[in-house]
Amino acid sequence: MRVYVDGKFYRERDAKVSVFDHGLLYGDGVFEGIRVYHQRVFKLDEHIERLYASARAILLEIPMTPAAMTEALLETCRQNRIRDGYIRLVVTRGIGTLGLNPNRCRRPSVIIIAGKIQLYPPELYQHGMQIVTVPTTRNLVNAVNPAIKSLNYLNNILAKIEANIAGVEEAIMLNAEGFVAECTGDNLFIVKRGQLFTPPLAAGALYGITRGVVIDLAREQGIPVSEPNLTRYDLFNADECFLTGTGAEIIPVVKIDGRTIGSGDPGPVTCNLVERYHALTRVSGTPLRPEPRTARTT
Ligand code: PXG
Repeated sequence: MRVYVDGKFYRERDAKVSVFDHGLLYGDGVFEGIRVYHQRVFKLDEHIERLYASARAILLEIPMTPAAMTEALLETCRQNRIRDGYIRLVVTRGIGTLGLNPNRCRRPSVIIIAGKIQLYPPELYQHGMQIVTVPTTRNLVNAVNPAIKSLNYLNNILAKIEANIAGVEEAIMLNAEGFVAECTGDNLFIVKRGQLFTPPLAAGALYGITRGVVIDLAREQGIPVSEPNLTRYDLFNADECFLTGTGAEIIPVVKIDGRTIGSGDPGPVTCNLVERYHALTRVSGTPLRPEPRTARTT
């Protein structure tokens, strides 16, 4: 594997950051996780845009343009001959002193890793997963806003550990008010009477790219989608529930805190969205190499 670090490619074992990088010392930085399907990068512009939005929110000036970042990412995929894979894009505050002050960090570091994805076990896609709510609440929107995809993932990691202790793969995180925010690395949706509901960003959710795709796919079919505050009661009484994320794609949920959701099997709305999502990944995305131009009709 060849890893991009600040404009150069390194072998895996030579790809390193300084122990003085504030990304390591303080989790000061931002990142993205992006999928490649059939040699096309899925929703690349949306991921690049979110990366720069996260960086702006923490006053981190990424030392290259979005266009240059896009090209570096595509080149990393080409160097690694990626067909289907997962790209981790990381921008750290860079090398600084042992104090918190980011002003001492001269230049942010850009790291691009193109490799394989770790997926949930296939049985969970077929039969649905069980999840639980955990005691660790989601970060406050006015503390570290969960909309920022920062390198500071301890909030999520603590919730993940609590899910692991409970013997499940994902955790539902509530916000300090007790409303559902999201899971540790996935957004959450429920279906009730043919309508789709997902928590609003203000409840402490990440503006998930997959979440956005699912909302579009649903609306295209005339399924109403809204973003109200949701409680555990709403989840327990849903007809269907599923999670969305770049890694997970769309995964059905059939049990929450011991309560069976709907029929206890992945529901029809969920299965329909899964099918449409897969269809989209087969045809859309930014090609790793410019495609030969086709004749235009307009
Ligand atoms: N919520 C959170 C907190 C996330 O980190 C999502 C939702 C889904 O967003 P996208 O844009 O992917 O649809 C994420 C992103 C992992 C892992 O290893 C997962 C994410 C990021 C990094 C690592 O599980 N998910």
